[in-house]
Amino acid sequence: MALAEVHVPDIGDFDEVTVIELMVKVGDTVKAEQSLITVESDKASMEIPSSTAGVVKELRVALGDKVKQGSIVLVVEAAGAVASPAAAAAPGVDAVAAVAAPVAASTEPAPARASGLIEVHVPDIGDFKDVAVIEVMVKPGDSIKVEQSLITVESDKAAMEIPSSHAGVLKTLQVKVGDKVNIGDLLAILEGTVSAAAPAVAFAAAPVAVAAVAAAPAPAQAPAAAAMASTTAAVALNLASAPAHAPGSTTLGLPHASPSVRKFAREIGVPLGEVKGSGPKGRITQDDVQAFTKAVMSGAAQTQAQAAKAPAASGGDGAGLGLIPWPKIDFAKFGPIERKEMGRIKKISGANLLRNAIMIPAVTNHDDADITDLEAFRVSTNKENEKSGVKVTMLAFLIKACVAALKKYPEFNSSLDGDALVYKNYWHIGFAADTPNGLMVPVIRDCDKKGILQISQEMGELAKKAREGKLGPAEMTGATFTISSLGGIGGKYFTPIINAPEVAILGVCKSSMEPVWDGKQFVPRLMLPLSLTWDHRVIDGAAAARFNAFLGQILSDFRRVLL
Ligand code: CAO
Repeated sequence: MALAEVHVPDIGDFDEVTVIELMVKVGDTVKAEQSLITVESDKASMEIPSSTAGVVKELRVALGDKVKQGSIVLVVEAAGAVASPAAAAAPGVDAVAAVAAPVAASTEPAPARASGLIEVHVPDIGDFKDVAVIEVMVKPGDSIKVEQSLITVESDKAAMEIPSSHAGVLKTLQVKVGDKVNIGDLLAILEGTVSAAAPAVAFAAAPVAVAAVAAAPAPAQAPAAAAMASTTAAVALNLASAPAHAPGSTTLGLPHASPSVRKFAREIGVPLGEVKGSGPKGRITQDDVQAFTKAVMSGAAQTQAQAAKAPAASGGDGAGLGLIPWPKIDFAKFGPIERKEMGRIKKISGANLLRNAIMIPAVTNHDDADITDLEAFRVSTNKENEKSGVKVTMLAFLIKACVAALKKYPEFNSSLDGDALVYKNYWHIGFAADTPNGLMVPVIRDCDKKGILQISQEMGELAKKAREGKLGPAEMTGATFTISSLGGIGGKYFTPIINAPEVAILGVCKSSMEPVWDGKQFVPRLMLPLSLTWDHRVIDGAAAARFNAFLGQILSDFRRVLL
């Protein structure tokens, strides 16, 4: 079997294009017409398929390389003769055995009508048949310049813009997105001057040329050519002036991805514009599309369309849930109103709360804890530590008590991951903080390793930062359990919403003196109302009742924390 150099074929008018994707590696067996690399300019992105079957022995290009006609792409150990019958010598490629698709450029302008109307037709697009129009870039009435792109067409191997051959005013556009076009199809009618014809520019996304390294006498043959050339209408693609992609930019105004990735995304209904590219310069790869699909299927991510359908923090219409639309009322009919956009934090927390409220089968148990002695201890501790500047509130004791309960009932410190439970051997406790911008949940890490004073100090610092809007992401993530305390404000019980992916949350309200029966008489005790909301998929009612009871025992006699 002979070694064969695979060259970049005649690619028309463009000098150098950038290699943006390598689709094969050394050792791969490639089939004839299998795409080998993707090259890109600002006007076109195309995959260069192989003209021969064989095993890749050597890759001669790397990502980011600039290639042009005749550049060696790779060396294959050819499995046999090249398949396709169409043969044409490619200028500039090894004269002995090079092949490339011909590029039939034509300088003929489109036939003009007597009235001054000019027809623009689809040019010679080589072997492409029924190429889909994926974007229309102009509209009737637009003043069109010579070479201004009119539409974008795409096949599974190339995406390209088709520019106008003439200047003029667009009278009618004969195609729309989704149409399939072929060579010669009428694309647009302009009113303008025939003399404005563009210079002929040719474009060919031809398959790679193959030059037999072992001096094979037989002429190589061009495989099915993906050739594209200008036609009588001189519709052209100028690839020569292609600057490289700026990071995050798009190809042809489309997401930065190769045609095959775009096709793949389209086939499975992935909105490519929402996929984050991990490739060079933010290019979207097939892996990115698959990862995005997985994330959406698992519920970890949402497409914009899904988000728009879901009932948002306030204004969503509930259509995603099959609910009747949210009432739209003109409140001004009933009295004066003032409309204010919600702040960013409220919007974000609102959307999270809504998801958690809807998706978690949550149940709330209410209970009371006798904190008479603990409150006395807290007050005396604060007196002793007056000079330290650290004030201890009930919340610090609650955090410590919850850690003890979470250790005793580990499923409360877990998260659901599909059908599995992830038990966490760390105890980071979040606490809801009321801030001028909305609800925030700072997290105190490793509460099992910290004393009440340290927890109080950190809580004070984090609450201050939260109110000032200075919390960093690391200070708001990683909680295993959350406490929402309204004790400083008032109320009796409430039903807090679980902060997913946690599985439980403790709501605390204001303690008050209550008559408690001690078996012989009613005695005044300071009672703290507790509301534990738990995810019924993970926790049973009995476990929740035990958790609350245990918490109550600890709070009534804090020495139990040490046990
Ligand atoms: N019962 C009675 N009094 C209580 C109490 C309770 N359960 N908890 C706190 N207090 C008292 C404190 O001892 C303090 O009293 P003094 O001023 O006499 O010392 C006072 O109430 C104010 O406490 P605090 O609220 O400043 O401190 P905290 O540690 O209890 O709470 C923080 C800190 C950041 C959690 C709180 O300021 C806050 O933002 N709470 C609101 C949380 C919230 O919005 N939850 C709802 C979420 S769902 O929308």
